[in-house]
Amino acid sequence: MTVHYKLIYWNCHGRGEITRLIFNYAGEKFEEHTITDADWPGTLKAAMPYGQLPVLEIDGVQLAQGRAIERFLARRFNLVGKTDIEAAHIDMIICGIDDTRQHFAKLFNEEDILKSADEVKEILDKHVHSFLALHDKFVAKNGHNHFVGRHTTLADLAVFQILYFLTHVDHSILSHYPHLSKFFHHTSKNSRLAKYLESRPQSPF
Ligand SMILES: N[C@@H](CCC(=O)N[C@@H](CS)C(=O)NCC(=O)O)C(=O)O
Repeated sequence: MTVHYKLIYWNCHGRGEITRLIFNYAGEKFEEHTITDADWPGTLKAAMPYGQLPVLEIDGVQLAQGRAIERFLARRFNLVGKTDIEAAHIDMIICGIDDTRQHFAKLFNEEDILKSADEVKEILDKHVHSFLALHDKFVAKNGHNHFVGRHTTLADLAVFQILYFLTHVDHSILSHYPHLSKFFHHTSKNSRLAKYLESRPQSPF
């Protein structure tokens, strides 16, 4: 029987985009319930498990917390590696991303506009380049244009999305990271993703 998936989120990448990447990569249909500022908070916030989004409904059952949604779908669509060790390495990569992601809000001012070039450079130098250098080594060591194993996993989709965000902050940010740069271009041309990537809103948010 077909499962009905409904993703409730704003019309932006944010914490919902990796879920969209998973659905597109897996070739699974899902409904998008796109929220506008007029809808929120309204009665919707109180109806969500944590009063926040994203929320995924699976045949009407609500699941909140972006990372929990991603892991649930990755398990369901076989994007969690082939062994428990691979699954643990995927979790490790996601935890590392979250350590870096917590600094991203600092890149923008209150109107969601990038801070001055000098301020952005300072934040990138302090919090992001070490992450990129490390992941350049990780993907080089794996040797297959993937972070874990020989197939696309949740780790690849999550790293891809953070790199996408960072290339919107600084177009040349990957120029010193040849393996990461290769991974980024390879993933963006993936036959299961390319069409969606071309059609989605080109925005860092
Ligand atoms: N830990 C949650 C955080 C969710 C979160 O912060 N959602 C924000 C949007 S990205 C939200 O719903 N903001 C509106 C609100 O809190 O009223 C997750 O990762 O899903």
